Amino acid sequence: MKNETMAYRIKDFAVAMAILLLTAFGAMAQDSDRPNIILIYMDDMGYGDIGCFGSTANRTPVIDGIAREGMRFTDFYVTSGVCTPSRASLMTGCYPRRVNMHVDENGKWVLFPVARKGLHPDEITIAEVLKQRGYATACIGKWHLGDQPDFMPTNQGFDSYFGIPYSNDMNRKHAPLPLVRDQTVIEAPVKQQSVTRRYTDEAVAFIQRNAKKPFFLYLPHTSVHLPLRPGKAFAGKSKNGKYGDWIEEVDASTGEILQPLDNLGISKNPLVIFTADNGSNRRNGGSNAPLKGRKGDTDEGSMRVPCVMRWPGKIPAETTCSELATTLDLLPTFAAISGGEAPKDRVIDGHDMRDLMFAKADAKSQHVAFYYYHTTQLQAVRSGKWKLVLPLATKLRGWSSKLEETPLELFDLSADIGEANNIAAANKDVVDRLQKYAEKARKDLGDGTDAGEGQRQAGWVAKAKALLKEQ
Ligand SMILES: [Ca+2]
Ligand SMILES: [Ca+2]
Repeated sequence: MKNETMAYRIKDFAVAMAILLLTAFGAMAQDSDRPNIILIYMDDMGYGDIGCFGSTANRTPVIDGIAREGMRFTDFYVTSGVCTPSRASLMTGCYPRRVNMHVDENGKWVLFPVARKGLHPDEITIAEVLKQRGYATACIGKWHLGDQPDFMPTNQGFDSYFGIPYSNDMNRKHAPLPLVRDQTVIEAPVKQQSVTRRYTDEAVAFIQRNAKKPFFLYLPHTSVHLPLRPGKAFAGKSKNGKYGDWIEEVDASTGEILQPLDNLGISKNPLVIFTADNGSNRRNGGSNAPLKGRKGDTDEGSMRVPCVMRWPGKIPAETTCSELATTLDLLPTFAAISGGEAPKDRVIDGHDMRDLMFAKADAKSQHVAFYYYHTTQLQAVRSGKWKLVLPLATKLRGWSSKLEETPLELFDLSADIGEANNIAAANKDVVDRLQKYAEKARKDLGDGTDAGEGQRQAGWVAKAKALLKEQ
């Protein structure tokens, strides 16, 4: 009997060990093949608004820590100075005009509540690419790619959604600002001061629930879009008013989100990215320093954003990348690192940027040219260190669509980050080369009322309904 018991014990032990080893190998396979990805995305946060990008007004020790343990990208771009087009590019890896999300149904530059238009369901999002590889996916925060059921995150590859689906200043009588879970309004109008706290709790719970699966957490904060609504615990604590309070709340939130990774023993695994959807409007304490301009235009301060990435063992610590990279690149890059595939049946404008992230010797940006559009209008082109600002008889400016005539300008961004010295006259060959890129963009993506050959359709519904709380 004793021997038999012992035999069983040995057998049990062997089985237990085998399971343990398999689990360990499984975890290792997951680590290397399908890393967890956390993408934290700020709203209207400027280039100079965090410590590691020079802010002395806002304290951001956690975000600065991500930079210290990873890489800072000094020349990282979004494709538009405002939310909806910028987010369409992040999700699809395509320029806004390509997926027809550069204007809303009335020619305005972002979607409003009860919009008939949205990102086409046939477009393939980052979440859909990662779902093919078995990722658990969550979108927590501001979506802004359509508020009709067909266009919501849960129909674009996200297992779950929680957040204010569009801008927090869009509180309307017919559609009080909603807090939505999946597709159901759970509070309206939402108590805005509470959202960063609630987003954080949702994010932590999602990570804990999916510790054993590869996961993709997309966290587009409502912070720091106007109106400024920092949580009560942070109100009045910074030296930069409500703006600083809200940034500091997000910094603390980021710390809370990274903490359970340590507890779960997966702290090394995730790729963590912190960036923003467009620059600051420079009111109320925001800063794009040392860049020129503000949210909504095509100056650097509008479309160049702070970006830090951390992935221990993959991204070398304490590094800086000054090659041109963009949010367009995240879809192809996430596809590559998860062993998945970026869509092959359509044009994708982004490039796999792993060589830049991994600091491969002599890695260069794959963007031969990068295009700056204001809604419909092509206004500038960057290639390498050169930025050509196109001469326009009627240049669109800001929200008001104010028209003005502007000259051709050429800037060397490596020597003149503030776009102050027009050196077009002395560099005619560069001007000609960049003009050719502009011509290519016009043909492919369109310009003004001229459609481009490579544009695709947005999604439309016949009749849009307001997101309302069920009585
Ligand atoms: Ca924004
Ligand atoms: Ca889709």
